[in-house]
Amino acid sequence: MIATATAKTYQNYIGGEWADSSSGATGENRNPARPGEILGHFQSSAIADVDRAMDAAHGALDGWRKMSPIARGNILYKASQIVERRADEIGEALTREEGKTLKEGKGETLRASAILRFFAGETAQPVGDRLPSSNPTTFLYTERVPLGVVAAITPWNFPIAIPAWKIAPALAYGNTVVFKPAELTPLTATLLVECLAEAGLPPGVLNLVTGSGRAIGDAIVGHEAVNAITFTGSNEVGKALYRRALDSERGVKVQLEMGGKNPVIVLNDADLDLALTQTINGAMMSSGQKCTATSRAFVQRGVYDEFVDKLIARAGSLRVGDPLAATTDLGPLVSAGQRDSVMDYIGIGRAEGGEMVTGGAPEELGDGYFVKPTIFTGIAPTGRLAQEEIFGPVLAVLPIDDPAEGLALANSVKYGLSASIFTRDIATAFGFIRDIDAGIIHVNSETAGAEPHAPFGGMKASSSFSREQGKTAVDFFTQVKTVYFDWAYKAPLADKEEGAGAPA
Ligand code: UN1
Repeated sequence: MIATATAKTYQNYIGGEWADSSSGATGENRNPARPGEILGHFQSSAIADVDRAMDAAHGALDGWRKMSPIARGNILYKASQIVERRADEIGEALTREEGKTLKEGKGETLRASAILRFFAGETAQPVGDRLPSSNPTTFLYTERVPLGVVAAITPWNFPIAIPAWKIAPALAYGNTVVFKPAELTPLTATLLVECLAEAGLPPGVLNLVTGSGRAIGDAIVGHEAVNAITFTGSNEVGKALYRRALDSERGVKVQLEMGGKNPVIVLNDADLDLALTQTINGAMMSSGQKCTATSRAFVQRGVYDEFVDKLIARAGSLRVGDPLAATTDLGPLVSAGQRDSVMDYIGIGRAEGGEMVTGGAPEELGDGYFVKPTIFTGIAPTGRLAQEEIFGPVLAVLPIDDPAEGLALANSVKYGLSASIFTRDIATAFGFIRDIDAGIIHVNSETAGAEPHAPFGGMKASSSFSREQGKTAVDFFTQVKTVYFDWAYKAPLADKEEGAGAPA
């Protein structure tokens, strides 16, 4: 147990050294289940620290990009083993800092280890293509080369998995990184960096600057050393960041993973118990603080009443409380601000004529930022509760006549991250896969969750078109060089026309 009296001061990691920020100021990191408990003091970095981190990343780039990919992979593999070895400790720190349950905290830590392992393996995979050339003595091929310095700006809701799935591919493909974790979760970020440093990353290859986005976000995004930015967070911040990167006119590559308003469709022929469990899990685990969380359930009228009754009973049976306790299903929201924002949405749902059939603020759970699993019926599909991302344990349930209506309503939001359908009808399931606007589609499983080796990302306002994780990560974290290598030292054929496939 980390006692308040002994709360440690943590440092930035720049150029291979742990260091105080130039501001000399630190911020407290508190446990959202027990806000009196301080988990540590973290550097409130200033622009000078960003400059130092960028210089370090820039300085380390040449050595790192020229290293054998296999050697880079060996370091990532070692880091994956260190994360795995420390999974109990890191998982508990994550739970104290973010509020998800111990099971989820440890599970996420092991996920980060799996991601590091996957990208370690990717360094031994073929990259680039060999192409035929119209000149028979030209060896024509493509190479994948790093982008340069990558800024990884990460959210608090997956404080180790998301940093891992940005940092691991960035490093695997030869980039160096400046890592700015969410202000609310610097502890887990620091532990991840410790593991990577211990694994043997050369100084400057990975740099950590903690602090607030307000103080250093613009300095990171606008920094002249930055070649690419990978961001997961809110739509507002993501859009602003994108605009700023475009304005820089330096060809900064940007990857954005943002909100979701993910639907499930439950049809009359569904396995109702399965649909119930998966809908509850998707909506309520991690207190709904996932961009992949289920926030709208469209239920066909034949099973609507039964499904709503069962949802209410199941939601009411979830135990809300200290996420360190093994019996707890739902911990607190991450902060007072997040709790207030979710409670505001509950107010909006009521004001818009919805009925809160279960949930709301708990009566007696001390001063932690808890919200009970909350379910609304009677919400208009066009209302704010059915359109906006809430990021809390709040689910709106709406009746539908048939699959076509469910599909149309499911698509009637600006987001398109994940979506799921519960049915036993194969044609309906494949029709849904074809027509739903979502980057991640589930048939008979919950909207949240992501396997470490599978592409991850959304459509419409949810993402900036690229995909994270898996084999697709290389597309963002590298650029292509096309090489025409004439091994016969021959002059070009006189009659060769531009673009024509001239014979030898
Ligand atoms: C998951 O559903 O397990 O920020 C992963 C998020 C997503 C990750 C979700 N980028 O919630």
